[in-house]
Amino acid sequence: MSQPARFERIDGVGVVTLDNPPVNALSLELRISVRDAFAQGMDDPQVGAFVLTGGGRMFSAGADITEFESGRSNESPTLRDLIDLVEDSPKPVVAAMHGNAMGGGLELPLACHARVAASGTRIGLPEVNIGIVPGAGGTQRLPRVVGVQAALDIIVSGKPITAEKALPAGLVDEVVPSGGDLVAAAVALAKRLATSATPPQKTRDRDDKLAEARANPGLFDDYRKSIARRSRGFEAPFACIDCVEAAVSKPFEEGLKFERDTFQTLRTSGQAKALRHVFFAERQVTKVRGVGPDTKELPIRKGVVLGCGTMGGGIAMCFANAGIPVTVREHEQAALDRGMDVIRKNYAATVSKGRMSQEAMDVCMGLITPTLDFDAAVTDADIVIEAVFENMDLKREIFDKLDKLCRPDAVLATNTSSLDVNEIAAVTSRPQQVLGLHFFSPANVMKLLEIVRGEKTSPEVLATAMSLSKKLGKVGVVVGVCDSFAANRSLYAYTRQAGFLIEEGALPEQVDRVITDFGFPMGPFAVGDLAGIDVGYKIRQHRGIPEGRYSDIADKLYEMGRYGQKTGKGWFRYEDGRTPIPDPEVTELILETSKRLGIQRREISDEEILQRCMYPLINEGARILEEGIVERSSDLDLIWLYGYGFPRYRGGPMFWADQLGVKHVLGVLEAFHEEQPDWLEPAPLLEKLAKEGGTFGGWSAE
Ligand code: T1G
Repeated sequence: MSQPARFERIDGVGVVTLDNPPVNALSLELRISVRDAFAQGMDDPQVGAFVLTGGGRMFSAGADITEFESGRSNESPTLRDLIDLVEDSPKPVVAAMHGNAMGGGLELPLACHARVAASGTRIGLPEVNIGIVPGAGGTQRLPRVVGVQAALDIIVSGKPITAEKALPAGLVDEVVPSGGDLVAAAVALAKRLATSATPPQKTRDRDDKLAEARANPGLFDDYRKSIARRSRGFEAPFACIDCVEAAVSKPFEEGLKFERDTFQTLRTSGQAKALRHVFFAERQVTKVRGVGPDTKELPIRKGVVLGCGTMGGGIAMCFANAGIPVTVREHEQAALDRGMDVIRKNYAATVSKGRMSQEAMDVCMGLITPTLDFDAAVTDADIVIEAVFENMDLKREIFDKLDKLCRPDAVLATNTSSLDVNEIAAVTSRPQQVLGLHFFSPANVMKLLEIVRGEKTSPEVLATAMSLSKKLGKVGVVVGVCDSFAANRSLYAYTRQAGFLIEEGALPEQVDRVITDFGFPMGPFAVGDLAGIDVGYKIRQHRGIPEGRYSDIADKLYEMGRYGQKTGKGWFRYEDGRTPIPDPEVTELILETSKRLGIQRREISDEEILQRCMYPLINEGARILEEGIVERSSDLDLIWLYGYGFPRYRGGPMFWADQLGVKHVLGVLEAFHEEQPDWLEPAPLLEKLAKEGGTFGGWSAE
């Protein structure tokens, strides 16, 4: 059986190569093999130095995350043992990195006596993204190599830097241009170190780069303040700052212990479990029934978007941002001019915030071609995305025309957020080419893309849509056809109850406070004002709402001309355009509504508000899962994280339900159902899992 680490001698240097595909995760087997490889070289008199490199497409993605639950990450030799072995090696060790060097896959090189990287290598400590701190010395050694400020930026953001940036930062000693021989460059450097008069300094002994921070201890509190808003609710980013502060304020060994204790505490925390779940969910979502790595994809070199309204314009920007030429078509000049103007203003706003250069904006605008000419636009398109008004007859008429005009291999997509994709596909002679691509508003910002698989959509078209989703920087989740698909359908279960809660005794500001305290960026009523009370009203008027009663207070707001942020008044009043202020006029309307409905208002606890908002969406999620609308519960979790801002550190509604205990969720829903016999009937799957002690995460249709 081949060893997960190879040893060979090259020119008097022992080259140890990590060989644990696909990402050289530092599993127990690999750690044992690396230890043995170094032992082989230590005893070999013809070996004067070492090079540590990675086989395959990268150096290493770090510790094996799958070992965290089992605790195998603590079995000897641990990563820390390997780090001590390398740092204390009497023979210099040079790390040769390519592709990715992440987490433990950087902590090991940080203990080496020098580092060489191939051009373009991504180097970082992303542990914060999975709810932990670097646990093998990264928070103690990185500040000693790149300085405290740079170390904080790398560790707290979890974002990698490139080799080209790492060189001036002092993180790597040499960058090998692409096409160059990385290992040869590392062997040459190792030989120079081995023959140098002065032995290389151990990273742990370097102190010079800490001096600046020692002179400015306030730096850490300033840093905590600077991340307070974007890291609201997360534990790990602040723990990372504490560890780097310990590197400055404590001797190395004490700092290392502080980091270790912090790591161990976080490793088993609820947030770390949730964020690990999200890590694997983001990998699982790309695995779709009937679509394999060898499923042929259709080329998407140019696209067409029909409709240049809020959605159409945003979708066109997605294509341009991805460098794909796109034609956007409107039915009249005024609408086209208006739409193009919104696109231009969106880009200009990004440029004015310094998040995009004027040149980049010009390139994107150059990739967007406005037109009124339907036929010319679609005839040679690789993909057409229809983003017109949410009306079935209009969409069927358009797809009938597309069927006659488009190339046989063109992908025909509808951006409907709720209508029956099979019914739309049925008007064409090529339903296998048709699917739904449901973008979320604003389409150029929201990362979620619901890829709606019609009953006849071909695997090739699905594979094409999934890879396009990646190119557009989206998280594509494949869902089946049902009313409002998976996203809006589960959303309605939540927003409907929010409406009932304010009829029964709560107020919008109370509901929104509970939901934002739970971790959402906004509550349902502030979201209503952002999306537009008028938009919600028109959708309800046009397509009706799923069966059953809903609170009609929003309709009253519409009739009062309170459309939300755009009119400065909606559920709330807005003086600065964005900050919701409770409005007595709305409170009065709500009290009147309760009276009109004969509801005796009552005190409603924050706990009940949270349960009444979240448990119904979990329940609807269970129905969506058992109907096979999504392939796995973690897909629904991603829909809520990327579509509606469900707090990432809770893992998503279905994962959260598993943490709460399915039995508990069922019990609460049954109690609510008694109060509301029309609503909240527990889903059969929820009852089944509660009875069998199962979890959503462990359930699958197969
Ligand atoms: N452990 C286990 N499996 C991993 C893994 C890891 N660290 N990284 C990736 N995989 C699996 C992944 O699930 C997928 O599996 C396959 O490899 C390909 O991954 C002490 C404790 C490196 C940028 O957080 O960010 O070190 O789906 O599709 O797009 O301080 O993987 O095929 O079955 O993502 O080319 C810190 C995590 C660990 C980096 C490559 N490291 N990985 O992206 O491939 S904690 C990380 C990534 C740590 C120490 C601590 C990315 C990548 P499957 P992929 P990719």
